[in-house]
Amino acid sequence: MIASELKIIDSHTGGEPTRTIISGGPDLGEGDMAERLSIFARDFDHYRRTLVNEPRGSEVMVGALLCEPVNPKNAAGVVFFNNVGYLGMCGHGTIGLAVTLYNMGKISLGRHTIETPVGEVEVNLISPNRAAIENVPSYRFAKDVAVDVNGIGQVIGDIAWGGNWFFLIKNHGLLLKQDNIPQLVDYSCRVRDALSEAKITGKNDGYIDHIELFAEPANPDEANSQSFVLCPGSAYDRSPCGTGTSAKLACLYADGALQPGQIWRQQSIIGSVFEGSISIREGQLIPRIVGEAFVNLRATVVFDPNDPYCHGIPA
Ligand code: PYC
Repeated sequence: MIASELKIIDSHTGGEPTRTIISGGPDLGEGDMAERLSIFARDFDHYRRTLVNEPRGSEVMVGALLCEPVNPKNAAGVVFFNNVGYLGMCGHGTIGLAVTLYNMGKISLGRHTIETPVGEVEVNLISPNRAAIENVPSYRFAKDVAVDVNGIGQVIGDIAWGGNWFFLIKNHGLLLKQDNIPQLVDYSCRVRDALSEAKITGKNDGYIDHIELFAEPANPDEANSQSFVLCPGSAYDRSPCGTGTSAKLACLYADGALQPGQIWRQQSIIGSVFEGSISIREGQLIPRIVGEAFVNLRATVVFDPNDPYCHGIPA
């Protein structure tokens, strides 16, 4: 049971929602965010289901538990989750969190550090609705990996880390258009299943739970590239995906197609755009992702003891 009153603020970043628990969340102790994620998943998973699963949430909702940071010099800590589990890092969610913290009066415009389960992330709140994140170090792990996919045949892609593991595919033969989303979801789910069956992983057996498809943008004045991103489960990212854009920047750099400081505009399947660039620090590639977010709901969660689904429908 969830005893205390749970308060949330919703935002969206380029169309992709983030539901931040601002008070009444579980007490996860004082360890770092990776330890708190483990405790959350082990002992308090019902909070995740309550907040993001239907009927209160939906498969597209990403949850963010706002935590006290370990290091008091940092603005906040956060653990991200969705309808099927937990995320190491979430780019759109961090931009949404920064805008939410500003909306709450907790941070001012300017630079802040947020602790995540996969490391510290810098956020520069440029205006009340626009933020740049400097993500965790990102890299391409493997190029041109072939996998045999049920019902499709051989698919070739790159494996890259951008705070989550991604399989990035250029030659898929599909139209990246909104009315083609069911086909894009089906294709991407098949690829993810095939990678898992073939035991193709990221570094240290990292499970590849995000699939990214790329195409030329409809309007080259708006973006360098368009993408479709399958998130864990079968939801697709309405935003261009911050960690996915980071993985893409790492692959472009590895191919010699992007130089430090050069702007790369990545467009989502619904048309929203993130502006990406990279810097190289101490031999590591640090992606910078700029996007817009807006707060669109403040609420208190209600638990009716007669409601059989007050803690969510199990996904
Ligand atoms: O923006 O990094 C991201 C993200 C991951 C899953 C959904 N959005």
